[in-house]
Amino acid sequence: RTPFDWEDPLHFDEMLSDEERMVRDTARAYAQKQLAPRILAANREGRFDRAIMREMGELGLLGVTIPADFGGLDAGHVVYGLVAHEVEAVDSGYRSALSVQSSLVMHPINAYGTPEQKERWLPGLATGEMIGCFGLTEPDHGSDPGSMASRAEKVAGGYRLNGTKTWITNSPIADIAVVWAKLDGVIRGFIVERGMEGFSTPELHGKLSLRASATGEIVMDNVLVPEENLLPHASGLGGPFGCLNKARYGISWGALGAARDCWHRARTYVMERKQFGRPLAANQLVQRKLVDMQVEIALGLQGCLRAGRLLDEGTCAPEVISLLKRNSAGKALDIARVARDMHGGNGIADEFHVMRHMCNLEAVNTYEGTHDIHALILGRAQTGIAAFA
Ligand code: TGC
Ligand code: FAD
Repeated sequence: RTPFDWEDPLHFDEMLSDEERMVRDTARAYAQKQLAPRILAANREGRFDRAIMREMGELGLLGVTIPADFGGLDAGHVVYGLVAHEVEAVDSGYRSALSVQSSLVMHPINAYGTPEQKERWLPGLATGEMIGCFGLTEPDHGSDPGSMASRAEKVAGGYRLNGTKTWITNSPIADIAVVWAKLDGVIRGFIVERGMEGFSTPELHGKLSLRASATGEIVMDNVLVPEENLLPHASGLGGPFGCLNKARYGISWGALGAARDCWHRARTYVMERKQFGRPLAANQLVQRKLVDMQVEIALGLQGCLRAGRLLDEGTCAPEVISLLKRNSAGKALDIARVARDMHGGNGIADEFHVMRHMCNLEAVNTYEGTHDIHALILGRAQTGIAAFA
């Protein structure tokens, strides 16, 4: 009889290359040894420590898919996914910071920027000395960014930007913002720099989710952006969506990292906790909950791995990413809620971590396209009928 590995039932580990395993192990060691001990205080105090970006940068965890010429790791999409998975096993907020920097700031500069823009910004973003943010969502336009109100107007030497973006990860601490605005009715991307007159990033307070991540607005009041800060190779919604494809893919892996932590914590808890004279784990109901977690995580990771390979081959349709982002975020949220329940009263205490994951995953299920928006994207692909409006 072939032995069964309850932690890795489908031998996922064997499907990775040596390089993939090596970077995964580096990310796991960093996350568990250096991020995990800090998360309780960061979450309680609602703060993001900027030093974390430098630490990730030193290990090569930022810009995993960016060419080495610009400071990236030049590795594949599976490596990027594994890094997101390990970081989010500690906290979704830390993975958010990494996703935004890698997929939403470095990727558009690399994919849509000039050689000068790449030289100027990518190396600093790769080391984490520089932090970026991505402004697409507006107060009145979230799921429907195509209706955005932000405007760019051509002026001598550049563009004048007006508008407000909200719910922007990293904006309060960002040195640059990749901002999307309409120029003559067409969506274009601009790199707006801290210090430009009329540019401000007020922090949003009172979050009950992703408390260890900095979130804010981007306010642009007649900001003059020079010609050389326009991303020349992006035009239309395909520009920001090209970035979202990368970030949503990373979230698919990341959310399952948070789910894995909830599953393992719930298993340890029910093995140790006794009620009615025996471990909670001895009850059929409890075992079923653990098994549901195991099944969803094992199957979900196979999907993420397949998507990573397809992305590396250049044959991954955006709908595949919608399928996985929706599945991983939704299932991870379900798992976190059940894990919280399995911890009884202790489950609401932050020292047990599962409720923090649960609260974080509420936002993960909403940002980068809500659970229902991804259903509509997939429904459109299946029926040919767009049900958005
Ligand atoms: P639609 O007609 O579908 O498309 C317009 C144009 O865009 C192209 N396109 C894509 N291109 C590449 N990748 C994709 N995934 C694409 N999806 C669409 C499409 O081909 C078309 O191009 P063209 O040349 O024909 O014009 O546009 P729509 O307005 O009908 O879209 C509707 C919908 C719902 C699909 C879309 O608006 C959507 O996905 N909404 C969700 C918004 C969203 O995800 N926002 C995320 C903000 S960033 C964020 O949350 C960061 S959190 C980060 C963190 O902290 O981790
Ligand atoms: P809405 O679009 O108002 O949706 C509200 C509800 O209505 C949802 O349940 C949605 O599914 C549903 N709904 C909407 N339209 C339809 C429809 N046609 N049919 C059926 N149901 C519908 N954005 C950025 O640009 N950059 C960032 O860095 C960023 N970071 C974020 C960080 C956090 C912590 C959060 C919470 C959000 C962040 N966002 C960011 C914004 C995020 O992408 C949006 O919140 C998300 O796209 C949803 O938009 P909305 O909040 O306006 O909700």
